[in-house]
Amino acid sequence: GSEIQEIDQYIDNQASADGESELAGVAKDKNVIYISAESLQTFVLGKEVNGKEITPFLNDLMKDSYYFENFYHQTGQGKTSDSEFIIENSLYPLSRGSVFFTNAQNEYNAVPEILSEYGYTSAVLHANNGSFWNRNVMYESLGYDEFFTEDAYTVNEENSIGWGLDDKAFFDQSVDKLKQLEEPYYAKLITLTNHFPFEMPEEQKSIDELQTGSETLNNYVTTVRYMDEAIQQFFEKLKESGEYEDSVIVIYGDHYGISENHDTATAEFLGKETITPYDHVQLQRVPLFVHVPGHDGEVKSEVSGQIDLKPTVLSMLGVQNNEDITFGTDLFSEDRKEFIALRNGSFVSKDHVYTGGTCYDRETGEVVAEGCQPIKEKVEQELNYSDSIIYGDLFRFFQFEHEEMPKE
Ligand code: GP9
Ligand code: MN
Repeated sequence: GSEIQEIDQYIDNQASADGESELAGVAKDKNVIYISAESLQTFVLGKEVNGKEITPFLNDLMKDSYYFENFYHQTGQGKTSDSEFIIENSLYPLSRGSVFFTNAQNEYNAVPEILSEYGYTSAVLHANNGSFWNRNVMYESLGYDEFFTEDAYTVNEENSIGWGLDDKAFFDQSVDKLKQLEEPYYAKLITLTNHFPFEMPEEQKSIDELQTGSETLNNYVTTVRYMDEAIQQFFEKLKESGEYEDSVIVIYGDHYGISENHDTATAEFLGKETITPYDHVQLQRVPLFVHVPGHDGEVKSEVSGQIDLKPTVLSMLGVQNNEDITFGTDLFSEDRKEFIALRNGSFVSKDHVYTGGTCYDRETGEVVAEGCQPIKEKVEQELNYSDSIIYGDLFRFFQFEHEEMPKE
């Protein structure tokens, strides 16, 4: 148990958001509705195809939410499952494989488990096979109460696209399931239509495909647009059902959808000559929206990542995590950690982007001689610590503690 003490010490020495959060407790006893937006990358937001916005709804939602424009996914080979692992635990995923498969029986201190002590019901809604990514096993370890798989949905030829139930039907059928959950609830809805190879039937396309050299990128904008419309319909349904006013809605992109194999086409779309390694890191940005009823919109520019979501959500719900081990920090705190590490060891800090052994100025993308080394060491340290926790199942030896925030 001494290694876990060392890691705890390391975490305690990092910036911590001890009650300094701008939004601490604002969502006390409210529902949390997460939307995991499949393969959604930031670079398509605010963009148009032949005069039509790709994401009209999400573009509007920025005016009405906290929108994080420099938010990064931190996933590895476990893709969607890695993003889930990160947001529930504020640990890093593994450098190879999916922790959902390799370490599903570990001891964790995940958000659903913590919230069950505060009277929350937790659920995942995802219209795919329950054993995909070993979810049915892992969700038990994370403390989820309910898992609505494809078996809980009406799926037929008319309402299927690509991988299965289309997002519009999925959200439509999900509202009733949410309504049946005992409040307050913590629910995560995982979309599916915007998944490679981004298939969209001609008659359901609301915008033209792109005309680049990549079929994948060309189709991507049409499925992104479809997901945008599906999310819009979901918001409308939530308003009708009354869930909207009682819920914080958090939308995040799970991981990239367009790989570096499509760099030439991506460069063309973005009006750039080439995609440099610096650009490649910047393309790992995925949108994050935090919608709090009654709060005005605000664009947040700080460097942030999926690892920050657990501490952020817990803080908004008024849960004070006195003894926990999280590698992220509250997004609404002044006192934040200085970098976001990607799983491959690349990182982004306020001033720099580091990747493939080269240090770049974050603003200009120019190569700089120094500045990255001190953070590079911390990133390596942290990724190693997180790996040790997972491979050694070290949370077995740690005493977690949390209490409700005292009322002022
Ligand atoms: C499958 C869905 C997609 O259930 O989450 O998985 P991905 O391939 O994106 O990891
Ligand atoms: Mn995914």
